Formats: sequence, structure tokens, C-alpha cells
Amino acid sequence: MADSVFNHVVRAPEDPILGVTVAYNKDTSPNKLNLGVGAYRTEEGKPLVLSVVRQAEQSLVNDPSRVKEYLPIIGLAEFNKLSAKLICGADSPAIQENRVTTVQCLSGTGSLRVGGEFLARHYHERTIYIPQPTWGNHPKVFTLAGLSVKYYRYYDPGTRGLDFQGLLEDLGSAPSGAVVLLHACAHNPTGVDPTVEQWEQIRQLMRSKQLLPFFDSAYQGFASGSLDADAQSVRMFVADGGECLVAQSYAKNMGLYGERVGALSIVCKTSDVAGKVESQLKLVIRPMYSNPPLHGASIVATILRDKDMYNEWTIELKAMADRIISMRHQLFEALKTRGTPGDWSHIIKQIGMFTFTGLNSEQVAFMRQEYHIYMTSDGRISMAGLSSRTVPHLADAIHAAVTRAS
Ligand code: PGU
Repeated sequence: MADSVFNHVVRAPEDPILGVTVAYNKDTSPNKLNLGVGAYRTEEGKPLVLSVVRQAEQSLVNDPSRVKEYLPIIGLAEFNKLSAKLICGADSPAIQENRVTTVQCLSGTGSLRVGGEFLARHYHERTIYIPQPTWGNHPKVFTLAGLSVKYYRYYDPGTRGLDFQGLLEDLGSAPSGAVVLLHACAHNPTGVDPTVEQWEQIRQLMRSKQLLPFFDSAYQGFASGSLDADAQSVRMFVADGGECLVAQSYAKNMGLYGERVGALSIVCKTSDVAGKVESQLKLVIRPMYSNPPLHGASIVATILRDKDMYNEWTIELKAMADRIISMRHQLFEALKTRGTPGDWSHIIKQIGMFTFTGLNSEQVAFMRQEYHIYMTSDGRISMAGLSSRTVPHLADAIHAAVTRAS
């Protein structure tokens, strides 16, 4: 023990998001509630495997011609093509002109990391601007990829809305060519998205300054229930003929969390450039994990290629989005009924999986201790983890936290 060569290793803190689940799992209370991680739960509080995913898996298992060979370095070709179409739109000129290179990666995180490493090696500007606040893993992923991370203003705690002026000022004073990370929809953790008109202003500003957009699309279809509506921001940037990167995740919208299936697309000016970019993406991927896993991508390709399955997916996706929206209304009403001090209208205004409640870290700690409700310390709650049965418990806890613990 004393002579271990690892004696000097200090214990690292748990992850700010995934660590919430670790603490939740240790709690023995029957009333415990995990609203930390962004993972969809049913009204019964159970994880959901989409019925269309079960069907796709059945057909894969029943097909004796399927083997377990390695995929190519960039993954399953059909999956890549269908993923690009899903985000850019089936009739996207960029796809028709062969200007988009898509590589299958390990979910959204892996796609961001591969994109970041490619930029660090081959792009002239190594600074990436990310929103303040953003998903906690963004700064770590991009720093380790070799980029230098800076923040742009995004959220105004006063209005609980977009700090649009601050955003325009910060991007306006960013160095020409800098990379800008944009949440395609359902901004995490704030639930605040720009309007279409604001996106258009952002686009014009970014193009006029040659800022390079890097979209993180982790919630396509989950925000509005429509895959097309949720891809609109990305499609505006693709439609202007300029270049951009997009990281896609199927964790939430197909419920494939643990299958780790996602894609990185790089939209280029010409097919010649796209081909060269792809050849370099292979050099990023090969020494990292060689090639991506087969199963998740096969499920996605099976669903996306089949018209009936695709339609069924959109219906199940809409049902998930609608259940989350209904949880927003139920929680808002429950706080109103209790006369909880404060304006809680942001609960119904915010978009996507999360509500950025405005609760401070002491209030969050109080709710964990007294009510066994788990959430991230920034006051973010996953609305997808809530159900009609647990709304009253959460509302009681928020009410108590606001009236007693502040
Ligand atoms: N980008 C954003 C904006 C995300 O919210 C997440 C997941 C990802 C990327 C990465 O998702 P993949 O699973 O790699 O596809 N955020 C969730 C899940 C837990 C986590 O932190 O990884 C969350 O609760 O914020």
C-alpha cells in the first residue's frame, strides 16, 4: 500500500452531472428523485426504449447475414449519409453537391471531440467561443482537443432569457475566423434559444466576420417535437453556402444513450475539400479508438432508411417532447397553487429537456438533504425525469427551499 507507485494520486471529484446519479444511487429513501442527468423517463419513472428501436433491433438480430466485422474508420456509410440528411434536410444542395463529409462517432461527445481535434490540427484559428453557461463538458472536451476556450455572453439571469445584446457584442469582438460553438436547439442548461430572427442576425454577423460555426445538436426533435423545426438553425447556416461543423447525438432523440451513436458532419465549400477533410478525420479517429461500434449505428440506419419506421419514430419522439412540455405546465401550476414566491413563468417558456430554475446551490443542497431530490448544483432540473406522480413532491421541495433555505 504505502509503496504504491500511485500513492501520489489524489482523488478526483465526481463529475458535476454524472456524479449526481452516483449520489442518487447511494440514497436509500423510497422517495428519491433523480432530476440531474438529462435522460428521458416514462410517467412511471422508468427508462424508455422506443418501440421502433426494439423493432429495428429485432430485425437486425433475425438477419443471419449480419456479421460483426469491423466498421471502416469513419463508420457505417449508410448511417453517415442518412445522418447528414436528417440534420441538413433531405434536399440540401450541400449534400447533393457532395460537399458534406460525415463520420460516425461515439455519440455527441465523441463527435465534438473529433471535430475539436481536427480543428486544432488543421484550422488556422485555435480559439473556440462557447456560450456562458453551457454544457459542463464543452470546455473540457475542447481544451483537451487542443483548442483554447473563451466564453460569449448568452444568458441573462435577470430576465431568465437570452442576453442577445451581449451575445452580439462578444461575437462581434471575437477575432476573425474564431470557432463558435452553438447549441442547435434546446440550449443546455438554460432552455433558452434564439428566435429565428435572432438566428438570422447571428448568422449574418458570423459570416461577415468569418466566424466558423460548430453546432452541437444533441436534442433534434426533442425541443419542439419536430425534427425539421429543431434543425432550422443549422439549415440556415448550411443554406448560405458557407462552411460549418455539426455534432449530432442520437442519445436523446432515439433514446440510444448507452449505445454511443452520433455523427460529425463538416460542410465544406467543394467536394474536393470535403474529401480531403475526410481523409484527415480518419487520421484523428484511427489512433483514438480505431473505428466506431456497429450496433447503434445499425439501429439508426434501419429506422432512417425505412419510411414506416421513420414515421413511427417521429410519433414516439413527439410523444416524449409533449410529455416534457406537459411536465412544465404541471410544475408551473403546482407552484402557483402553493403560492411559491417568485415568477416561475420561465418553467413554461424554456425549451427542451431542462428547466434552469434559478435555485442557488444552497437551495439545491437543501432539496437533496430534506427531500431526496437530486439535480445539478447550478439549479438545472431535467424535466424528462419528472412525472405527474412526482410533480407535487418537487413543488413542495421548491416551495420549502425558496421560503426557508434562502
Ligand atoms: N451536448 C449537449 C449539449 C448535451 O447536453 C449532451 C448530453 C451532449 C452533448 C453529449 O451527449 P452524448 O451522450 O455524448 O450524445 N448531456 C446530458 C447527458 C449527461 C452528460 O452530461 O453527458 C446532460 O445531462 O447534460
